[in-house]
Amino acid sequence: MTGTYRISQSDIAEQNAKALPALQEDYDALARRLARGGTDIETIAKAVAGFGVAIPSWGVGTGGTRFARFAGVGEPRNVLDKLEDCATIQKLTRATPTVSLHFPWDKNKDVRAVRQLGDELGLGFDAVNSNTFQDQADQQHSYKFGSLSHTDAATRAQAVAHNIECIEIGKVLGSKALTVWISDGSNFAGQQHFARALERYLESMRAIYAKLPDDWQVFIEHKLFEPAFYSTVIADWGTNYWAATQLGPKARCLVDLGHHAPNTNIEMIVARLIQFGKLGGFHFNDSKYGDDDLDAGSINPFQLFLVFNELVDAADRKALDVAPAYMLDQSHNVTDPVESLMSSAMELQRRYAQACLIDRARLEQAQAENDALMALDTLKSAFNTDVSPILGMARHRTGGAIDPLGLYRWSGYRRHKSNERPAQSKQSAGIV
Ligand code: RM4
Ligand code: MN
Ligand code: MN
Repeated sequence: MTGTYRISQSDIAEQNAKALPALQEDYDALARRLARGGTDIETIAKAVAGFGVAIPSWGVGTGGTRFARFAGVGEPRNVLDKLEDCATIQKLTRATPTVSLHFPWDKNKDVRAVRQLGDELGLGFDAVNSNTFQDQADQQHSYKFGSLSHTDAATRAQAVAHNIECIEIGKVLGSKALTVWISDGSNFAGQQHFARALERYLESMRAIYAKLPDDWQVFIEHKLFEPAFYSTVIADWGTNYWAATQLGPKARCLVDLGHHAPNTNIEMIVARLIQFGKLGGFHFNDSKYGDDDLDAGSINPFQLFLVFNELVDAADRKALDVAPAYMLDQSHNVTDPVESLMSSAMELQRRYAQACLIDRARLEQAQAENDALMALDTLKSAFNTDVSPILGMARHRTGGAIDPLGLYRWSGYRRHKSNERPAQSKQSAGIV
């Protein structure tokens, strides 16, 4: 059972009515400004309205660090509560039409009921995620020393079976992809034979790949460190690309922005994967030091804009055979996760809208003439354009809130949920 409190469409309409006159004025002014450069604001507004990013089910719970988790109030208790929070995010932002479930965390006796609640709330199901990075209570073999690449065949088989089970659940949900991130790796030099570990991984992945329905994809997620600190089996995009290529056309690479060393040129990795036809999707978040899982664009919004620049450029050149899957992947200790997820979804829309504003002819000319300064200026002038009125208008037109954060706080949603969802005395360490 989920709770009863819902933010209503009439709440949204009532609050929007107050904000609309100022928004209209700003929108019209921006429309005139963009028209001077030959850009039709309506095209951008339509593109923004069509933008969607999946919410990870685990993201609506309060996250933690390796040291502690400080539980929030009114936290979701199960997958149904999580869907309810995801629906609230979608209702206000209209930017998050799908949810990405994670198993076994989101296990429910009745998968059909989960799907049904999604339908009722107007939510679709994006990629399903497997979890072989921690042991479950009823599990026979431990993942302490790895899962899909484990030295022990029975442990590998167990991890393969879990991934196949995720596909089965995903079929009921209407998902079309499986995301696989493994924590396999080593902490000591010499602990693991690099080549053999990767071979074992590939063999396990082949068994999973064989069970993918025809219209499914599998996304492989690389990560350079953590929880293993000396080496990880799928450490970087090179290894990821190799594995995806070995597996076949349904396998693609997933780029989690936090899974690279600081200062890595992530936008170029994106460009390369597009060029090689292997970009599967994203886990959006931001970081300063590692896999910090901070809100998208909260540390380096320019990098996020540059990633979208590559995506828009590729779409313009028709270089994307399949639209990449967008997902948020962030975990919080200090904010209300619903607020953080809303602001991250809007941050993605913002950088996407700005990437649509880039004067591509001017950029191309600057590149042809080796005019570095003009090339950067072309990007910067799009990046420096405040597209807020476009985002607000796109939301208003699709039934969302002009000011999602303001409306969320005004509604007292969290207070209502804290009454409906009795506190869980879970003060565990870690992200879950
Ligand atoms: C990992 C990775 C995965 C996510 C887990 C919880 O670092 O980003 O995508 O499922 O964290
Ligand atoms: Mn991730
Ligand atoms: Mn991560």
